[in-house]
Amino acid sequence: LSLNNRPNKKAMWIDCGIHAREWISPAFCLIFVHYSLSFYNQNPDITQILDNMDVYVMPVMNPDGYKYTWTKNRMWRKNRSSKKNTSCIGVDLNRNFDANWCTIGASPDPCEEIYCGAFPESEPESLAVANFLRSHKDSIQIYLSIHSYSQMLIIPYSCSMDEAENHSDLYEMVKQAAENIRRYYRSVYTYGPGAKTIYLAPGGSDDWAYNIGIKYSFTFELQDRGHYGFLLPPSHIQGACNEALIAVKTIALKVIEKTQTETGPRETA
Ligand code: 0X9
Ligand code: ZN
Repeated sequence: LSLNNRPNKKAMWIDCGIHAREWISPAFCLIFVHYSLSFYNQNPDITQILDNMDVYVMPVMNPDGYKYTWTKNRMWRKNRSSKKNTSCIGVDLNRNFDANWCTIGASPDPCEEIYCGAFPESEPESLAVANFLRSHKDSIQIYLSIHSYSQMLIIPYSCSMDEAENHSDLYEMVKQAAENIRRYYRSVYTYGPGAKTIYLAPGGSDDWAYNIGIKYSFTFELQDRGHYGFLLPPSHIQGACNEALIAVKTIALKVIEKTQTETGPRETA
């Protein structure tokens, strides 16, 4: 999404569908694109965001796994890659990035749901995304990965108990986003560093993106809190995505305010 051609324009990346069974996630990416194109120049928040940054949207990072959940096994998580010496299929793409790769919270066993792969970026899906982010890291300010479920807004780190260097900025952003969701939709989202909020989980895309310099890096876990889990019914799609949308807006506007209005006038002077 690139709605003007300002010089030195920054960008946000959003990926959906890393995990095959988390169907609300690809739905969010599509709704986000539709909302952006429908409400640019109508809604002031999305207008300000798209005036100040491009958005790269990857609607399904794990297309083989996603297809498999539609045709064979609704609860499949990993990709569908096969490997010599084992009949087990698939790598957890969110354990395949080079951030404390395959330490506690991931598994070297190809038969496990959290298999980390043979080496970091061994999978075409994670390699392609890592290559794209590496080559655009100077313009991409925000990395956002959409998952489900459990209603959480997660900041680095998940791959260790360390605190991110700009922890207080990140924490303030997810706190505000959760407050806005609560105020507008009465839904409760918890928030904080992954390792302390959910569990230690190394090799994730968010920590890796953070470590290459994309300092506003987030993973969202959308609805619900466990009632339907991954099987969120169609009637809940719009509501779940509206909650995520308000969180995206809160964070993007805050990043623009912090980085672009502060430095913008000086850069052009
Ligand atoms: O475990 C995961 O990959 C994510 N939770 S999920 O239930 N959707 O599988 C959480 C990812 C948090 N970030 C990292 N672990 N880096
Ligand atoms: Zn997930």
